[in-house]
Amino acid sequence: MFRPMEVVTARACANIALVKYWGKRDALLNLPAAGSLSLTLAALTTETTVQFDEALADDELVLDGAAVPAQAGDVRRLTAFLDLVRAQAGIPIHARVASRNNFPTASGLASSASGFAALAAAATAAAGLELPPRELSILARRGSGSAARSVFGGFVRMHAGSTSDDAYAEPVASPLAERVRMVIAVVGGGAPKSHSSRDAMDHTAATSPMYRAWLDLVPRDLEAAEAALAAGDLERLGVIAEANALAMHASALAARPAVVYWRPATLALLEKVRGLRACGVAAWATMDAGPHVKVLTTVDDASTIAMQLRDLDGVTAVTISAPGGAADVTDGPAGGPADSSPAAADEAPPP
Ligand code: 2P0
Repeated sequence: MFRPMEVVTARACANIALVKYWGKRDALLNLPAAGSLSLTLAALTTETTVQFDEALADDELVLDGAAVPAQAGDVRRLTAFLDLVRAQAGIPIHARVASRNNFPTASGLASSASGFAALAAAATAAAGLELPPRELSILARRGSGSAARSVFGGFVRMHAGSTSDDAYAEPVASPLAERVRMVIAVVGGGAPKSHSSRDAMDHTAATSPMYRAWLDLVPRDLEAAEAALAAGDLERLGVIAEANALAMHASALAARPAVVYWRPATLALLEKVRGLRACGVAAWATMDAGPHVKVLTTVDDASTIAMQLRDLDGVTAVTISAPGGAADVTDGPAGGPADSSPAAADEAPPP
C-alpha cells in the first residue's frame, strides 16, 4: 500500500560481467542484443533513499552528497525511470532521491548497475509496489541494462529475451560461489570515463565491422561459461571471461572513430595478470567501459594478486571483493534492517 512521505532506503551491489553486454536490440525498452553473465560484488555498493512527496514540483536528486541540477542528464534519466514506477503504482507524485556510492561514480566500475538496482528496489517499495524479483529485474533494466543483474547476488545470468519486454536476470548456482574473489585494480583514480557505455555500445553497433562477430560469439561464450560454472571449473570460466572481455574491447576498438577505454596502466595490469598465471596463480582479467582491470581469482590467491598489482604505475587503488548479495530494502516498510545484506567485503572499497 502506498503511504505518501514514507522514506525507503535500499542497497545494491555493483556487478562485473564475465560475458559482457555490449549492444542493444531496442533502445526504448533497453533490451540487450544478447545475454550476459556476471558476478555481483560485495565491495562496491550503492545506497539509495526515495521519498514520494506531493509538495514537490519535480523529482530531485542528490548524488554522493551533491544536489544535481534539474536540467542534468542524470535527473532526466531518474525522472524517466520514476515515470515507469509511477505508472505501475498509479501515483502522479514526484520524489526526492538521494544516492551514494562507496566507489567512484561513472568511471567504469558499474555504478549504473548498482545505482538503478538500488533505485528500483527503493522506489517500488516507497510507491507501495511489491514486485517479485523477476519483475524488479525487468524494471531495473529499463534504467540500465546491467542493473537487471544487480537485483541478484552471486553469479547471475541475463536473458536477452525474444519478445517485447521479457529480458530479465536470474541467479545461477555454482560450487564456485564460495571460493571466488575479484581483485579490482583502479586506474587513474576513478576519473569519469571518456564515453558513456550507452553511447559507446550504440556507436560500436552502428560502425564497428567487428560487431557482428561479437554478437555471434556471445551465445557460445555464455554456454561455455555456464557449463564451467556448473562444473565448478574456475580455470575454464576465467579463460572464457578474459577472452570475452578482449573481444568486447576489440569490437569497440574497431568502431569508427575508435572507442578506446584503456590506459597504459591497463596494459601493464593485463601483462602482470598473464605473468602471474604463468607462475601458477589463478588469475584472469576482465575490463569494462573504463581503464580499470578486475581479476577473477580464488580466496587463496586474491591477496598475492592484490600485492602484485598495487605497485604498478598508474594503479591508484586495489580492492578485493567477495561475491555480494541481492538488492534489498534496508530501511522502510519492509521493517528495518535487511535480512539478506551483502556478504562482507574482504577489504575497504576503492577511494
Ligand atoms: C557489462 N557494460 O556487461 C557491460 C560491459 C560495460 C561493459 O553493461 O545503456 O550502463 O544503461 O543499458 O548497463 C554498461 O552498460 O548500459 C555495461 P545501459 P550499462 O557490464
